[in-house]
Amino acid sequence: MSKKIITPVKEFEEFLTPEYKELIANGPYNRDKPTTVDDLGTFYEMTGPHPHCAGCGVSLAIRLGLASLPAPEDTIVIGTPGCSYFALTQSTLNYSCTAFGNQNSVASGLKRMLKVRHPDKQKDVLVMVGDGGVADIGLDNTLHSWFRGENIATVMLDNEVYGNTGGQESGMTTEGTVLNMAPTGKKFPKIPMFELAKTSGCVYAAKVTVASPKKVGETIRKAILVAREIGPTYVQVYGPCPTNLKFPPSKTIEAAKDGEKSYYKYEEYMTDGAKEYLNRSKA
Ligand SMILES: Cc1ncc(C[n+]2csc(CCOP(=O)(O)OP(=O)(O)O)c2C)c(N)n1
Ligand SMILES: [Mg+2]
Repeated sequence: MSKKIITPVKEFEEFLTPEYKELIANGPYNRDKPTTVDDLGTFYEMTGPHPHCAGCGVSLAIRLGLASLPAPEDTIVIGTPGCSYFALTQSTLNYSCTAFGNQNSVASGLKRMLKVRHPDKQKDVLVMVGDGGVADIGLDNTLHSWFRGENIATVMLDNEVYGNTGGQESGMTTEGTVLNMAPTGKKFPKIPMFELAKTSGCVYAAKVTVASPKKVGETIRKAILVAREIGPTYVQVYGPCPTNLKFPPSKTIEAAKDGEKSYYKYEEYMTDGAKEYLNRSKA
């Protein structure tokens, strides 16, 4: 996509919002080099008012991810209902929301269509959805897209709860956690999605938390690059939810750090093919 596509004709200019003008003048598209998390704050990766609760870990994970795309102008983000939807509809990117859980099927079809429609251009398809979307309702769609070896990157925004619908447990909630709608505590451990990714065909997988912002950016970027040619990829980002996990909004990074020190340790997996591809693209 060139900047020309989003630049309106002169007659239209007076009707544009300041955010849209800013996007054309200073957005992440077609820069000399792609933005990274170091560039956060120099452009709007989301427009309009902040749509999330104070201290939202998912919101931070999305901002870090959107700032790290190798080619934002040629990326389509696929989402599904959940808290992430509110930010992604306000993002300065191509975004489409699927029916709940269908994201990896829609992304598979879209990627295949883009390969046919643009054989000479790399078009990245990035799935960005909540833990309930990946590990519960979309689990079969997600795993099958991995078994089939689709060239898509999947990012789970893991806040360990159904945040958007008031606090039901998800498969990614930790065992014993009490939530608004799990008053006696969750009865089974977190689903091992990272391990499932490795055994189900992902050629790159990483587990990170928002307490390590650069790692979030780097792993999402690698996942998108590797998905272009080698196969499906997966990044699981822990962004704790103060509203439902009931800690003060100012403690989100602390909560993520606690996770990083215990059950949410940084992990990265890649096949030889993925490693070789990343080395090649670096060169
Ligand atoms: C088919 C279907 N079932 C249920 C819902 C209701 N629903 C919307 S979002 C959501 C939970 C989302 O949880 P998660 O994926 O963890 O995202 P979060 O809101 O925590 O970011 C549910 C159950 C729906 N929209 N569609
Ligand atoms: Mg969730």
